[in-house]
Amino acid sequence: PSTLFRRSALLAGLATLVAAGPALAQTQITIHHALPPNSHTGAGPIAFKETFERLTNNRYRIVIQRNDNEREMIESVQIGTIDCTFTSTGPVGNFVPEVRIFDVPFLFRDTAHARGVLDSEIGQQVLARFNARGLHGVIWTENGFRHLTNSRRDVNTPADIRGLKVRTMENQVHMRAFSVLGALPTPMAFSELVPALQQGTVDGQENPISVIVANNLNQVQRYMTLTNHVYSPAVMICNPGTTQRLNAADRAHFMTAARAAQAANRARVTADEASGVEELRRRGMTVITTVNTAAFQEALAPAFAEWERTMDAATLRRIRDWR
Ligand code: EAX
Repeated sequence: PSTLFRRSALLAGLATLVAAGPALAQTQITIHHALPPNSHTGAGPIAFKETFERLTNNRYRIVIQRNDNEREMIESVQIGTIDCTFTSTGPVGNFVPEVRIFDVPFLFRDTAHARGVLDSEIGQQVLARFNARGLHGVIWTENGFRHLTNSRRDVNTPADIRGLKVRTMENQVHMRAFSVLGALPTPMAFSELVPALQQGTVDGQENPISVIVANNLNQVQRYMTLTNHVYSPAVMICNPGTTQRLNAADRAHFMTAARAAQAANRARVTADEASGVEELRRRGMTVITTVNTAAFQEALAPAFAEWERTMDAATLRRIRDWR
């Protein structure tokens, strides 16, 4: 009987082990991002999760959560309370100053130019700077080209921006651009934007079509102008420990998953931009699509002169000349 007892105890023990096995062996990786899951920023983490869990036979479990305060997410990654974030570069320059070069207005001609530069050695060199700040810059994703909306008037020329209270991201470069245009830039986290627009603390804001559509900003903004004033990159940032802990094979899977995230994010931005203007008009916005870009660039001349001095002018030139 004692043998029988031991054997059944052993079997019970084994059964428990088998049941608990996969859970015990799973390592959890937490990823935070802003905006609803069904958006271009949600698309990246979802593709990352699907790819990485599949390639590692579910030895990892990716947990995705939302936080509309991007600065807070980056701080959490730095401290290590979360593993990774997909964030716009809005607040990133406050952590990694070299990133600000990509936040310069009218730097990129179009999406292909922006994606090409970010995927090239120029983009890689900037990702490499994250390490010195206790962060791992994994891969560039995107938000898209930003456009101005407001609740007061049609904006046709730079002069129409004068006196508008415009919410900007917590980004020095963007704030400088809007003050040079004569607006009153008010930096705040995305989480504060809708209440600020509702209460009239600010008249306007600027974001890519994808963000405006995903967050129904048409409910609080009537006028939109396709200013295309700046390309808004995004980036997957992780705690350095998260990737250092992976063995070489899993690290390769991690990068494959990051590339899948990039592809899913960019495809969604492309789709949103193709359908967005029509959708926003349908929702009642007035959208001005013909813009004298040269006039806006000219109005920003004093700011461009400053950035030539304060940023890496040679890299700015390389980016502009990139073909
Ligand atoms: O990352 O803060 C912003 O305006 C960002 O574009 C938005 O949160 C998406």
